[in-house]
Amino acid sequence: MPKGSDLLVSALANEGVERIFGVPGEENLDVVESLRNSKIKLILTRHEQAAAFMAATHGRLTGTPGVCMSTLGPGALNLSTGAAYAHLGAMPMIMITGQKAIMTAKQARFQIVDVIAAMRPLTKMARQIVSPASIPAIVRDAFRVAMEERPGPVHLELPEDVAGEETEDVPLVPLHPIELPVAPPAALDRAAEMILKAQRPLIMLGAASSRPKLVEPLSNFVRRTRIPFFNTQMGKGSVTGGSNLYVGTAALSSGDYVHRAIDHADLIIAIGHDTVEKPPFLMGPKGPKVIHVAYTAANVEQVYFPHAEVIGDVGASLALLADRLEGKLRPDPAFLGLRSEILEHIRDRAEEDRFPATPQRIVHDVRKVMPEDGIVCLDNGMYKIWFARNYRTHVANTLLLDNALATMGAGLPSAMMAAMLYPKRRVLAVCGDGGFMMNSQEMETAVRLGLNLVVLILEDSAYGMIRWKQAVDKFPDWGLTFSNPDFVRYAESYGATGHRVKRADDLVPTLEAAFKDTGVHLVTVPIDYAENTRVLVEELQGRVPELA
Ligand SMILES: Cc1ncc(C[n+]2csc(CCOP(=O)(O)OP(=O)(O)O)c2C)c(N)n1
Ligand SMILES: [Mg+2]
Repeated sequence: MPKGSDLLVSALANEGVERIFGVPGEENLDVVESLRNSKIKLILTRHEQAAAFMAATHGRLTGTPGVCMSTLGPGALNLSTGAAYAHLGAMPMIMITGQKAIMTAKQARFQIVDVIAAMRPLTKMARQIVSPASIPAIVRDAFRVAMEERPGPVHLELPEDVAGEETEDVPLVPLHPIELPVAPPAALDRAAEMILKAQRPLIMLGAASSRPKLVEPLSNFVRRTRIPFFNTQMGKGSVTGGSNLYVGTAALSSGDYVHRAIDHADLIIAIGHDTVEKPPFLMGPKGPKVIHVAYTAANVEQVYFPHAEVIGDVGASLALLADRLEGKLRPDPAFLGLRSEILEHIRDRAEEDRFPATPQRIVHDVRKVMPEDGIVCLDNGMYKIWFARNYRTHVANTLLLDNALATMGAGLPSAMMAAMLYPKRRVLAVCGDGGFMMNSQEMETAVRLGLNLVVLILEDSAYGMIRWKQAVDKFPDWGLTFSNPDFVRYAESYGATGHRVKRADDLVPTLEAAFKDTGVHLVTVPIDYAENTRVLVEELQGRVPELA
């Protein structure tokens, strides 16, 4: 007779799960044993947080949930930042945590925390499994909920007595395809009328446009309508950044060069905008009209309150909208002029030799060594703004950044997941010296898994972004610097290869050599953040951007 844990593992296999990331505890040992007898791989990480970031990134890149597991209390709580990352970032993920037995309490309250209660605000659904017979249905439901728009994390708690209890074999629940409803004709007609009446329509591609299923339909919509577009940070790459209709990326909320195009527009077609992102522009009573095209209705915010909505399957709805618009729009020539101006500013100083290197040069050099389908995974720090503004993407999901929870520590784990999913593509993690150290222990996991991966560390010996904001706010420079380990020797101690860049011109050849070799490489380069103030404050008319 199968045990609860056997049913759990069969149900996961039924969903197509190939790997589970995590750190087991004694309460998970039945599950570990069932995994040993299955085709699913258990991928140990050195911290549960990294397991959750990896599982979430699996969901983000494939559309199907990644799975992570942990023990009760301490292990489960270590998943919580990853839960929030997936919840805000709309990444499908399943978290399975252990718990002491529920029918007896032989260890009194040792290690017991109400994990379900802790996970509830961080997930779409959090449930305790109370009987083995319910497992197939609960697992199927968990996957359905995690994947359904808007996607996100689901938490299942499996107490150890339920995991170990034998039961009658319970049939698995088969999967079936689900088509989403398409926007109703009235909404499509209304939107088409607004777009045809507008003089200067502009498309904004938001976070949800990076869903893997939207790659084709979005590009088709832009190709058929020829409306210029910009993207939010998390919408980067969803339509090729090399397109001559791309006018930029909104990495700040206002005042950046791309806002000249936004301010020029009289209508914005916001596709897949999710207000978890730092606002890409600020709506006010006077600004352009906004049409929200998305899977789910818009959240109304102080800075985002669309005038019309097209809600339904985004790909199918956009095809119907394009049917109503194709050949009827006259492109506004001013956008083209603005586009070259904006992109010209972005190219400024991208090839300067100064050392320590400028952020612009680093972004430029990274782009040079990354093929079109190469994936850059950012941690969180000052350089994120520079990559978001300056890095041109040609393929969806090739610049993975987190503009939702904006947590530090996810750069390396998300890159590890990308490298596992796409072993033939170049994958680069870009981390600050602060963020890298928040999950640097996963270098061991990366080496153990035999991944081909390059990690670029930008060294300023500081929590640079906060130090910069401190300066912008005219506080004295205090309390935000630290010293670093010798990153080259640190990498080597894990069995990885370490490189230190000592001249601006060495960055490209060092990265190139690291990619040509196999295994895990760490490249450290000192960064000069003087450009933060010069460009992001002084040059942009003294306006201080809103930064988190
Ligand atoms: C987990 C977490 N803690 C704190 C912050 C706030 N924070 C945002 S950026 C930053 C500094 C990042 O430093 P580093 O990784 O060295 O990048 P830098 O800005 O120096 O390039 C901090 C502390 C955060 N976003 N996430
Ligand atoms: Mg730093």
